[in-house]
Amino acid sequence: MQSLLLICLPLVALMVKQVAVAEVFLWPQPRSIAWGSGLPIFLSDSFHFRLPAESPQELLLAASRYRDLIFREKWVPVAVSTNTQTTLISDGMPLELSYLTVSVADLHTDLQQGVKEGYTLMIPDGGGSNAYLKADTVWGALHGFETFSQLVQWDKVAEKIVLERGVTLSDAPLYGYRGIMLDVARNFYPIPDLMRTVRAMAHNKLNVLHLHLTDSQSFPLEIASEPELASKGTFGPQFIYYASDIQRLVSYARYYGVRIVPEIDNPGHSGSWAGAYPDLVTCYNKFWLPDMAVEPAPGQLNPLKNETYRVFKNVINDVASAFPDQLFHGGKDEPIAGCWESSPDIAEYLKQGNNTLSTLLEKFVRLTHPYITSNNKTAIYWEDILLSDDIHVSSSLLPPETTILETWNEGPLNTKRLTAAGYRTIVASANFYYLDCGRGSFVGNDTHVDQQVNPTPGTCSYNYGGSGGSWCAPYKTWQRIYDYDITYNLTMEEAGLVMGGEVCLWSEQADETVLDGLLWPRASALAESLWSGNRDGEGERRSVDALYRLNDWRYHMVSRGIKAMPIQPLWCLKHPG
Ligand code: CP6
Repeated sequence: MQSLLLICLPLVALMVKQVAVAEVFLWPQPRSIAWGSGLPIFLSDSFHFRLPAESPQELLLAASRYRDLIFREKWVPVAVSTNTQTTLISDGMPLELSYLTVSVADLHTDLQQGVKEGYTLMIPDGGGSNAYLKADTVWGALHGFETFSQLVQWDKVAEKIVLERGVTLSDAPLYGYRGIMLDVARNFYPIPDLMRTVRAMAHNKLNVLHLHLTDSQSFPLEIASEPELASKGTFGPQFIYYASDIQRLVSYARYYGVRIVPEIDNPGHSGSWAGAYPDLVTCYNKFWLPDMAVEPAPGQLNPLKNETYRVFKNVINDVASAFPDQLFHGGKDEPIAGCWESSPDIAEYLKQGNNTLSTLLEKFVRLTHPYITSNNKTAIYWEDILLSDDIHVSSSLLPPETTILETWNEGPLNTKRLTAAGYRTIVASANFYYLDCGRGSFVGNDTHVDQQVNPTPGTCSYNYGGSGGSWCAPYKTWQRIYDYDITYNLTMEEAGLVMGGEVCLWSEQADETVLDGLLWPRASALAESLWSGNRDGEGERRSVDALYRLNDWRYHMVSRGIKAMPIQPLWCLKHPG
């Protein structure tokens, strides 16, 4: 045995020199990674994940999905695809990995906000039988599978899946809320496209898909107790998410570790409710030149009508039970004074006592916040509910225990305001995270408008690019998204209230035909920024270092069926740095 080793050692040293393995690109970069110093390790053809007894379905399916992906994809990093990858290792060397042992501390933790998502991956040099993936929860294990799938690649010479060498990796996200908001009310997105988005999110370790389900333009969600909201609030039966669609999407997303947070926007942005309930909606057939994301017909629910509360409660209850997530987005953005004032009964109300538009909103919030909490949900509201200049409520109506605020204005300033007031906050800055910005025109005397066709109030006979057009220009580059410091100027305590962030895609000028290119790889930039941070040890921006990796990750996503937009010409792959 000893003599055999002595003979082998020089040979091994020789082989190490001749081995030219490809670079490994991970996205998002894990928190800590330490490479071994040994030889490449092949995945045996019978490679599998060894799962705990009594693994739940989510873990079983993820393991088989990733096993399939690794062997089907045969990924070779594009940046080095012209290199000869060679592993001059003779047959019979024991550098094989035939299984990876998976252990999960608690197999039954539900997928909810704040669930532990960390994992440790250990593959000893030489492979063998000690490789393991350890996680606290199934959801952490899923991230471990994803990382493992990015660590391996196809060796063209050996015709094997290969891992560069042993590796020890320990990983967990900086932020628990890492999301994408998608506006499915301005334009309709078929369920398969939402499923593809869920898969892409899982590859990027993003965990929340916030669906902006209703707005003034349409109400595309079937509500069992109020079926006319959808049937009269959208453009035909093919533009409705039926209860069965939602069930399918929610359970699909769960298998990928992605939660779906529903948003029913109100009391503003509710013109579409007028299809079924014209008496409950003010100003749905009027038009304002925009000072905000004003729509052709904005429409606001009328808080003075008892019937509003009957319908609204039905909607909240049905949506709360269709979406199992503990978070429920209750809208509250962009109340428009003139829209409420145009209603005779509201005008009358405003003449009495100390009534104002804010007391009107307070009445609505006092009565409806409990609809959300009585379903055991925590409400998310857009920050406008507290920070809007003319119409807002007193913070005493919104207990921080049951209220999370989502900021989109004023960059870091509003994050400061909200967290200083003690609220958990989700960052969705229009100035950094709005993906549709800078691509189109906007109605009104906007200098970016290309062409203005005689506007006819209440119609689309004008050049309507929508709120996400040039109004919030410039187009947000991936670097801008990556580098945004979401805890800028916060105390430690305030920073602790920042749950994370989300990029937003408003859909005046988007649907499934352009979805992938608008989301990816820019949502990947957010994903890494929120997973492992956007500054290096010296506090310098990491986006410079990330470029080469992100470029490869973009090709990797394309290989996985996501039509992510290119960020560089191919030429750059040969001339990095
Ligand atoms: N729709 C809704 C929108 C916007 C918001 N809410 C929006 C506002 C400004 C810009 C982009 C989008 N179109 N319901 C704000 C949260 Cl620049």
